[in-house]
Amino acid sequence: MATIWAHSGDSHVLEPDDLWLRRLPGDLAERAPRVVRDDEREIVYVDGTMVRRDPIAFSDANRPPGALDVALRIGDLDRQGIWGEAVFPSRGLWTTIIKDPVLARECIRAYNDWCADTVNAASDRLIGTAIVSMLDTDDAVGELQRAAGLGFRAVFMATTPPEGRGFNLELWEPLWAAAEEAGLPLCFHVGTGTDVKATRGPGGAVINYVETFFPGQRTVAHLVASGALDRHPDLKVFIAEGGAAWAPALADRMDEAYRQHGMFVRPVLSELPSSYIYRQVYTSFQHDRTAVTAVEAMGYDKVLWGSDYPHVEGTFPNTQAVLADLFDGVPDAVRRRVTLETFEELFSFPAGAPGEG
Ligand code: MZD
Ligand code: MN
Repeated sequence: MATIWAHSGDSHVLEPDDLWLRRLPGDLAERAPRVVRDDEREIVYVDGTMVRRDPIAFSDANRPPGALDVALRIGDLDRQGIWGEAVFPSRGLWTTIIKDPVLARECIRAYNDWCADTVNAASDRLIGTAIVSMLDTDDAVGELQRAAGLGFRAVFMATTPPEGRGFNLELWEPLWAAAEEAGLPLCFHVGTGTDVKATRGPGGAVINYVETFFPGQRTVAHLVASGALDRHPDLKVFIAEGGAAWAPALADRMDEAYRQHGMFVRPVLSELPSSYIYRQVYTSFQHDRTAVTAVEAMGYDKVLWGSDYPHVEGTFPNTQAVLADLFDGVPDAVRRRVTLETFEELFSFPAGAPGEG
């Protein structure tokens, strides 16, 4: 069976245990995100607080050799039929819950330097996403501009912002302007900025998994309704790993609010909310049949597929089987849009992949 080549809009690199230990001064290094493993569990500490505890079996299932070693990663990509890849942090995601702006800034800077040297430098197929501060807009703008100077082609942000920093607020305006100016898409990865294990007991695993896809939608509602995307028409926003079929439904809901509650609407937008979602909001999925249907049935085409390598929520090592099933009976034009063209549009990535002309 011919390889279905695809770019992946969502994957993760696993940082070395000593990334911050080697790059930060002692007092900050010991407060940086840190992982402790014993026979049974892997525990994550951030600024001295335990923030996550997993069975070793779960942590190890998310750690094929290519997660840590970029050369092995490229081999995994080739065997899976993946050409271009957007690469999110793993432990770096924990910087989004740091409460001290200085610690956050220094951990973020160290991660971005490491990612530039290790991921971006390894291959132009790999698009590392630069982290920016969620706590301080000036720090975020400064780091975005520094990352652009280092050659980053994407920025990562959490889907849940810190208390008092809702994405509809004016305080974020300089970052929206800087991202638009630099031509860097803002990539909000689900499950970040908040406790993702809020529900325990019956149904907990599934409930928590479902809960992580709402903040991505909330992020889009805040950015569109506040006029951020109206004021910055060239700004691209990407909600990674949250599925895609919700985007047209959210567009309908926002249009209905905008029309039926018009007397309360502010700011007034240049167009209906749905226009900004269909034009500037990108989404990714791994297995969802509804994602492809959203493109075909609704004409919402800002949909890109993602492997979520190396996470168990992703498609490794069965990517080709997943892609064959997803696109069975789907027109070539839709398949190419979802597997290749949307990624190339979002990240300004050279068109095509081996054998795709
Ligand atoms: C980035 C978030 C995604 C999720 C959360 C999990 C592990 C469990 O009642 P009980 O005692 O049985 O407990 C129920 C419980 C859910 C606590 C238990 O089943 O610990 N499950 C899976 O953490 N589920 C929802 S899913 O948050 C979006 C998807 C899975 C990977 C995920 C956890 C990743 C993400 C994202 O922030 C992270 C990170 C570095 O990689 C993984 C882990 C960590 C968090
Ligand atoms: Mn992911």
